[in-house]
Amino acid sequence: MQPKIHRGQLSAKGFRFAIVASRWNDFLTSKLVDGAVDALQSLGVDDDSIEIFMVPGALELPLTAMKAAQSEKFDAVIAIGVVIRGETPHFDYVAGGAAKGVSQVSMQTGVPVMFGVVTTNTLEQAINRSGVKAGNKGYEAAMSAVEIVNLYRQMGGQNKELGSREKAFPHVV
Ligand code: INI
Repeated sequence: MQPKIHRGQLSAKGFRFAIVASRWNDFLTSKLVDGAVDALQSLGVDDDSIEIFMVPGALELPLTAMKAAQSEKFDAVIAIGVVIRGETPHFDYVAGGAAKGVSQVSMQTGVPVMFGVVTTNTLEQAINRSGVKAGNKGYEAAMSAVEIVNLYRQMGGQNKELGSREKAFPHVV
């Protein structure tokens, strides 16, 4: 038996993306945002198809992602932040709250929300995951967003949604 394998293509053309980014650790989150935009551009995203929403901290990511998802203007949302354990005794609340909240938004809205949040023990680890030695989590989250929106289009899961979206946003296909 040969199973049929579905996998999303890596083309951003025709899709719209919201990036929701935390200003906490801004010197790193700005690199993650750059990485996400770079990934989308390298995958052929159309002009004017990326909108960026800035929030104070990672705990504000879920509700802002929810509002972006509910706007029906975006095929995917990319949540970006940096939470460093060494800087806060609230690490578990902040990192856990952001992760759980973002995942709930996906499940409740049907719009994929990617978790581009760096969570580390040290500042050095965070720097390394923000475009230095260990990749750029914003770039990776955007690549995943593109793959998943293409997969969902193949699966037909977004067809009903897109029917209503097309009227208001004819550039969304
Ligand atoms: N927010 C972050 O994005 N990263 C952190 O490391 C962080 N720390 O260290 O506390 C952080 N806290 C702020 C939090 O996300 C909220 O913005 C704040 O609690 C207001 O709701």
